[in-house]
Amino acid sequence: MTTKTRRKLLLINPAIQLRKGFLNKGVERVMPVALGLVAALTPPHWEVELLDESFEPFTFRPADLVAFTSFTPNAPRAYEIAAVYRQSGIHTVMGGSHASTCPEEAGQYVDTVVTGEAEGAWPAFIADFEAGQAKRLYEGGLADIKDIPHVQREIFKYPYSYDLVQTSRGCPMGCDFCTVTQLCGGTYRERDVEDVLDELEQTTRPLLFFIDDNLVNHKKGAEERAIRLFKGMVQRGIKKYWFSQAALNFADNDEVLYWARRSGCVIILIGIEAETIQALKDTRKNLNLKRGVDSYEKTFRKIHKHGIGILAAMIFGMESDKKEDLLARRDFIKNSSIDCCQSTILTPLPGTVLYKRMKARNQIVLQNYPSDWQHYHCMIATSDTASMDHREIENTMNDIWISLYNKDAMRRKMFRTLWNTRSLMTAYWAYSYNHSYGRMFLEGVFDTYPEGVDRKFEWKTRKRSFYLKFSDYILWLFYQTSWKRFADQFTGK
Ligand code: B12
Ligand code: SF4
Repeated sequence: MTTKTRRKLLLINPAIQLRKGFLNKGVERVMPVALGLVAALTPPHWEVELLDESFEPFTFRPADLVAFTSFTPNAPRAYEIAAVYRQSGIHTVMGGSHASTCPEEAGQYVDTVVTGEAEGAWPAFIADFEAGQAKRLYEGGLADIKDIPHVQREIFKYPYSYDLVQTSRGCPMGCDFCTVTQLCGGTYRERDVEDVLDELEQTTRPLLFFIDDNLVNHKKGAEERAIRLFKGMVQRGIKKYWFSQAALNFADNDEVLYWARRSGCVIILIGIEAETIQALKDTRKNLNLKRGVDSYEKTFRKIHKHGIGILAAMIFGMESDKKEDLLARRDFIKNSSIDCCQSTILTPLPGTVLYKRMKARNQIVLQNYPSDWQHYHCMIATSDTASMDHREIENTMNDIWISLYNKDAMRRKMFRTLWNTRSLMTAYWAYSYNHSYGRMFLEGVFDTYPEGVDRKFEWKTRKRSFYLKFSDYILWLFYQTSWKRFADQFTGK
């Protein structure tokens, strides 16, 4: 019998250095679940360690093999760290959405690039590496959903707030700003519900994020599957407060909503993107076009009725958007019953239809790659559009973000959520999401707008209202009696 030499694999989740708002803070500390899958696919004679730069800055630690995951804005940081290891003769490998969409570029900075899903490539790569025959490129393609292992969660030693679980992969919708159809395939690949429930039983945190792109997808039987999943959680006593991503059809079936709430759903992210037909057409958001912008409020009401809050993903700077359209979108957010909001700037991520179009029209301004990829986090304007210059988009957005994420506005939303959902938990959670987004969007604005808000989201030049003082008290009470319990669990107290 041969015993294999014990080797060390260092997994690195690189973090953007320019935007500190992306570092893990507060309630949104999420684990790089892809690296948990890579760990699960690694043979047991390897020792596996995770370095998550959003918790601790990189310092050199010895390893036999160093592997990176990569969202586009983090890729330049991965290249920087990889250079350190390559200088020491240590083999580096990179996978993830950036490596999959820009393999040639990645190949200049790491020794091996893995495109597609790890399940189809990592075992072969490890075998070749052990034999001293690692290749430059492995194409993982799309895995058979039955072959996806449970995430190896022991590597997540940091105080993450959420456990992340994925129940399906893929999306056929092909919205032109999104990479999911290209990266994860054009069909919904659904994991077996019982297997998902088994994995959920292995999770330990009270908060859960189902990272599916559409938890109740558009495949036949999707609603029934969702009910089975949510009911299964209740029946197995899996007690979580959870959040996920879905589309407007999430509200179609009351039984889905009922069991979603019973199993702990607090907030659902919905890709609303825009409130006008033209803007939806610009981005090929056919799902919403089909339903019509008039259906939004009715959908929100149905979801609220079950105590669930709405996190709307909104995009600003579509091809046809002029300044007045951006302001109208802001007003829509403020006046609608959306509870919290992710208000990003349209960004041509590599591999998207949008990227190809903008490139062909010479609209992309920030294209000194790879360095400029660190700006592709959807919070600054990387491109001009047919209707606006990137500087005008950015200046308008700074005003809009101040208007959406100042403390008065966020508190107003919070009380409206409380009224609509009758749930303190949902209201507080939605408020905390607005806070987190505010922190990220306003990072470049806090110190530069004399009339704006400070780091506590309070107006710099306006007097503090009675309303704020009163709501401070209510929030303090809620924090002490309820939320603190969770916060203590996140921080390991
Ligand atoms: C969950 C999620 C998040 C979480 C992060 C979770 C985390 N820590 O990993 C949150 C909400 C924080 C987030 C934030 C952002 N996100 Co996001 N997010 C997703 C989502 C929905 C799922 C990602 C996921 O974990 N999937 C499950 C894992 C298992 O799949 P995976 O990551 O693709 O990994 C597989 C392969 O890529 C490969 N792989 C991955 N890493 C590695 C490493 C090695 C060594 C190997 C061999 C293989 C490998 O194997 C894995 C298993 O098959 C995707 C959409 C999607 N369906 O991919 C968008 C997505 C990844 N996000 C995207 C973007 C743009 C962002 C933001 C920039 C947007 C924003 N402004 O908020 C930020 C950036 C955050 C940051 N710090 O940089 C884009 C990225 C596009 C790109 N070119 O990089 C995606 C693809 C969505 C889209 N619209 O196109 N996101
Ligand atoms: S935005 Fe949502 S619906 Fe559109 S392609 Fe991406 S995942 Fe699918």
